[in-house]
Amino acid sequence: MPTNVTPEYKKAEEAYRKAREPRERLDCLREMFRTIPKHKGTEHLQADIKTRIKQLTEELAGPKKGGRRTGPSLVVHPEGAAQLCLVGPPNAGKSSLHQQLTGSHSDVGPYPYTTQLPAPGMLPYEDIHFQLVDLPPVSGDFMEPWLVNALQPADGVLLVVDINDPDCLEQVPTILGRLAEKKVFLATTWPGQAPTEPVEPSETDDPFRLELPTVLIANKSDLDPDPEEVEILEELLGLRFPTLTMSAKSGDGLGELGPFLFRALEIVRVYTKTPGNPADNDKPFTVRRGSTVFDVARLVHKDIARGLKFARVWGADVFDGQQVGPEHLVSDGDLVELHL
Ligand SMILES: Nc1nc2c(ncn2[C@@H]2O[C@H](COP(=O)(O)OP(=O)(O)OP(=O)(O)O)[C@@H](O)[C@H]2O)c(=O)[nH]1
Ligand SMILES: [Mg+2]
Repeated sequence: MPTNVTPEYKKAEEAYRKAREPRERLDCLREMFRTIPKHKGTEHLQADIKTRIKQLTEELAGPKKGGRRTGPSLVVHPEGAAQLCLVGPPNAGKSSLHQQLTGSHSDVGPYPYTTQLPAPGMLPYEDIHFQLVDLPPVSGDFMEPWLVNALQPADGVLLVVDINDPDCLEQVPTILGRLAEKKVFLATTWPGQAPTEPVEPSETDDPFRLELPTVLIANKSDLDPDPEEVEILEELLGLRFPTLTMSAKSGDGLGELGPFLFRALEIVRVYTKTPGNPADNDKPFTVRRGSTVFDVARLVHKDIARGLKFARVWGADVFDGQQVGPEHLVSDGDLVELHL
C-alpha cells in the first residue's frame, strides 16, 4: 500500500477486491483511479489501475470489428454458487473432465493445445451448480495473454495434471511461476479447510494480487499410476494442495468434486419466500458462511435489500419463524421471509 492513501481510496480498493461482476469491477477501478492521491509514490499503482480499466472496458465492449479479438468473449461471466477455472499443462485432460462433469462439448484431443477458448459449463451438486470454466493449457512455451484476465472472476482453481506423466513435476512449478508473474497465486488453503501447511502472511498491499484457492486434480487414474504418486509429487514440489484423484475416462472420483467444493467454499444455501406465499423450495440463493440476511436480500434484488426491515427465518439455528434483523447470519438450509 503506498503511503498516504485516503480512506476514500481504501474503501474503493476494498470494494474492488470484493466485486465479482466485470461492470462492478470497472466502476470500482474508476473510483480507485479517481481517489488515488496523484503523486510519485503511487505512479506504479496509477498505471496498473489504468491498464486494468482499459482491459475491462475492452472486455465489456465485446469483440472489436476487424480487430484481433473477434469471436467469443474471453472472460466467462460468473454464474452459479461459485466459478472454478480448470488450469493445467497441455493434454492433462481438462476438457475431458469438463465434458464429464458438466456435460459440455468442450474440445478433447489426443494432441496438446486442443482448447483455445474458455468454455463454461455447470456442475450440478444437490440443488445448486458450480460453474466450471475450461481453459487452454499453460506451459513453459505458451500461455494465452488473456488467460490471467479470465481467472479474475474465479473463486478457485482446479489444477489438473496427468498423474502418470513424470513431466508434471516440472509442469506444475512452471504454471505457478507463469501465473505469479501476472500476480495470480494458487493458494493451498480454502476457507472451509484447516490449513495443510503454515500460511505465510501474504503481501496484501497490492490490490491486484489475486490468490485463488486451488485443488490439485490428479487425472487419468485409470492408467494405473503408483498410488503414492500424488504424495510424491506434492513432496517433491513442497506444496500441499488438497488433492482429488480422478479419471475422466472411467468416471472414478468425479463425484467427489461437488461435495469438496461445497465444503471448501463454505457454501450456504438459503431459500426465500414472500410473506403470504409458499416457499421457493427448489431454487436456493447461495452465499458464503458469514453472510447475513441482508446479503441474501441483495441477491434477490437491490431494492429489496434497501427497503429491508426484518426477516422471519426457519432453520437449524432459529426457532420457526423467528424474527431477525438484516445483520442476522444465515445457515445452510435456512428459509428466509423478507419483510420490507
Ligand atoms: N486414459 C485416460 N485418458 C484421458 C483421461 N482424460 C483425458 N484423457 C485423454 O487425454 C487426451 C487429452 O485430453 P483433453 O481433455 O483434450 O486434455 P486437455 O487438458 O484439455 O488438453 P489441452 O486442451 O490441449 O490443454 C485425450 O486423448 C483424452 O482422451 C483419463 O482420465 N484417462
Ligand atoms: Mg482442453
